[in-house]
Amino acid sequence: MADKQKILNCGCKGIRTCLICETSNEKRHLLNDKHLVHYDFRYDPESNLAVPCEGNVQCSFPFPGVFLWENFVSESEEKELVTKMDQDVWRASQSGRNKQDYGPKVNFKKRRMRLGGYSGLPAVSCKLVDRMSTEPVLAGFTPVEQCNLDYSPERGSAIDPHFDDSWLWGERLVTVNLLSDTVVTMSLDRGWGDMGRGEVRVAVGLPRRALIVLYGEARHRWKHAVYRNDIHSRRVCCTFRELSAEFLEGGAQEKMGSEVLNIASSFRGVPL
Ligand SMILES: O=C(O)CCC(=O)C(=O)O
Repeated sequence: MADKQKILNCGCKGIRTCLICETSNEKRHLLNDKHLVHYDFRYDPESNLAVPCEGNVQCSFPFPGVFLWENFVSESEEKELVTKMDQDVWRASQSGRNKQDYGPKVNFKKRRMRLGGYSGLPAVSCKLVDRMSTEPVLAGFTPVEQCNLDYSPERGSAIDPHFDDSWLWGERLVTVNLLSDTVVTMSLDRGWGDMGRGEVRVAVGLPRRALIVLYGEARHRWKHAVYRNDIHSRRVCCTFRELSAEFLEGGAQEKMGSEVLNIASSFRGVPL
């Protein structure tokens, strides 16, 4: 009975787990030490190099495709953003995260998108999106989806290594990090050259109130993750996604894309 009640508050499906469902017999066999990561390298934002961590004899190497913008939001904006989010419902999602989504309904496997109840991005994001586009890396960035995630150490929240879809979503993935510092772990399943034996991990430190952009190799070649042991207190983030070329002018799905863009830019969205 106690197990059942706990699982009711958990959004994990399949192989995903969190501290809530890991107490149940059903999920116990899925426990592993994936959250006890060790980093081979850390990203240095000054040089854009991946630099070896202590005890690692490998050389530094260029790590393109990461852009960090420290203090992207002020302390008062952070407060305003999180207060507004907390006035809406947070829905239980996978791996102990809670979620609020402002975006069209998508079936990635079948490559289908429909508007559903999509009403655009929230009003509070309008000034953030304007600010983003003043940065050359984000020139012309017009997001159509905003996904807010809420992580907590009590739920063991995390996100496993993954690539974001490239059929619908465009080149730049933009995340604004709120309430606490964390680490985005970039990983290559099988290394290369001298590192050919196993997974290579690069820790990208993400300060509270900073924005991170992943593009190029960091978007398409390296998976990204946030591990449980890098969540030290409540962390909220907002990820903004733009459309791929297929949904923009001249693309096969231009018409659908332009409907979505129109709705997004109203900034009257409510979470779905
Ligand atoms: O929590 C984060 O910073 C990353 C979120 C993410 O990777 C995703 O929503 O796909």
